[in-house]
Amino acid sequence: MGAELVFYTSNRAKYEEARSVLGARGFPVRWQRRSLVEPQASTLEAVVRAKLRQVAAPPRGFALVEDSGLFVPSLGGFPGVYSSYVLKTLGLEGLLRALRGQRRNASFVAVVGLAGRGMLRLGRGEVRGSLAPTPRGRGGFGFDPVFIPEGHSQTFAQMGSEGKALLSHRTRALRGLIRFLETSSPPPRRTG
Ligand code: ITT
Repeated sequence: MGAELVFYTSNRAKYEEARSVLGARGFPVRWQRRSLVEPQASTLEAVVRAKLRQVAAPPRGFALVEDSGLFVPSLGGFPGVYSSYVLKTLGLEGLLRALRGQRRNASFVAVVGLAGRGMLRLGRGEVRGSLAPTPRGRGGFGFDPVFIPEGHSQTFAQMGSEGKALLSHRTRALRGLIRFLETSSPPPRRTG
């Protein structure tokens, strides 16, 4: 079994996605429900580094944090790092209104950060797609009812958690870190 990971996030759906991807590769993930302070920053990486400074790694494992967002080129990359705020204030309807008459292509991006054993690693994942004119589907969270990944006709919310996990930005970011985790197995315990 791989190193223990503790995922600090307020978002249960993020945790569930991480648990299924990492668990399948032999890395158990524990959820620490926390709303970490997010600085005003222009990149997901800067937010992830700030989140990592607020958490503690388990003794022989790693702390895990993530920051993600929806980037819409025709809106100058908005809402991007402000995705969570935009969802709370404008909501899906507000975003769709802002998009009227604009090109509808968009990307989800996730940056995952791991810290522990004196090391820090970031992984980035992206999935390209487009935004549906109206919300569709009951699964997922956040922007899932309007995001249609490239090459598909259903939104993430219509695909179910397993379908989404095969394609998602979060899965891609986590996969980038699995190799690192596999090569940094825990040191043997000293006895006596
Ligand atoms: P943390 O506690 O981990 O910060 P959060 O939900 O506040 O959880 P973020 O600050 O990273 O997450 O904000 C990302 C927002 O982008 C999130 O609230 C969603 O609205 C949206 N988002 C990110 N990934 C998504 C996904 O896979 N599906 C739908 N919406 C997503």
